[in-house]
Amino acid sequence: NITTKFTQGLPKAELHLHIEGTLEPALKLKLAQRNHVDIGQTTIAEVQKTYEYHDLASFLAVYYPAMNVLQTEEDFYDLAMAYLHRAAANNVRHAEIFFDPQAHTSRGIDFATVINGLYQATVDARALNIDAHLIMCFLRDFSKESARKTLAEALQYKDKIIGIGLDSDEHNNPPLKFARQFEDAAAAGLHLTTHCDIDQKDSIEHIRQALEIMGVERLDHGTNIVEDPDLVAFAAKNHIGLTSCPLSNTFVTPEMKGKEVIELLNKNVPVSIHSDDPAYFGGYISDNYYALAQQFNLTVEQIVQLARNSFATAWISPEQKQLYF
Ligand code: ES4
Ligand code: ZN
Repeated sequence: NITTKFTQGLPKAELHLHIEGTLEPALKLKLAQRNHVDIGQTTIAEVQKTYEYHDLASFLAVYYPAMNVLQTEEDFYDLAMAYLHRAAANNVRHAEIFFDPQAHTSRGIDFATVINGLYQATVDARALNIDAHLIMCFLRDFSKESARKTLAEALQYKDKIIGIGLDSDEHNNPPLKFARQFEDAAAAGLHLTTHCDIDQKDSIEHIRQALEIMGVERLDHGTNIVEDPDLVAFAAKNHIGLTSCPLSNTFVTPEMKGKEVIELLNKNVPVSIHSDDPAYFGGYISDNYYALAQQFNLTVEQIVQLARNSFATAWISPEQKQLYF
């Protein structure tokens, strides 16, 4: 039988983690007090009670306003270091961490404040035995013009970013909306991924655009791909990583998409397990492995394969991958 000790001890790469989604109630309160931001609550328990939602819209309505407590470079550093300590306790050896600059620049925080604070934490993560990197996501419900400006700023910090992605509300915001930014980012040497959230109105069309037109290397979530055998074959052949987040899924649909994960394993698509917004969805990466393993009776071999896939689809050199296998 699978134990929490096993899922915790297993070496893992975290590839789908929004740093803003690691804001625990205690840290939110601490930063609110430090920056004199009125969040409407004065105890951790009161903040905890506001972490309640039943679908994506109600989640995002808690998630974005919470970011007001993040004001200074030190705040972003503290947020990321708190996550990295949790990651180390989960035996995460390699982390590619999403951040949403537009969620901060749109409320008057400089891009530099965000990236410098987060980047310093990735440097200090080496002391925790974690190889940490940053993936900049565009908010897909913001305009193309806003994405263009954001990419132009990001390219001034190109060495501090490993790749780009897309997140936030996917409804009527297809990957192709950002085709130009993805092309420019790739030309600058950045890696590409995009969210293709579960059970969207145009899931298959969005996955097709991302894979066949934009050349993304991974899909975040993306498990609806099982509906299209040709796309599944494409993903297997081209080693497209799918980053599934079981606990997060249960907030948007009734289940964890475990059947889809097993099918993808069986079809040699390198699917792996991650934590999305762990402060909001009830668990860090090992909890996600454990919950899925329990609910779907995964074998030890399947769990090890999921962890191997996380390193296999990480944006690291073949030489560095040798260290993990
Ligand atoms: C997100 Cl669960 C979810 N969906 C879309 N965008 C996001 N950003 C952070 N978490
Ligand atoms: Zn996500």
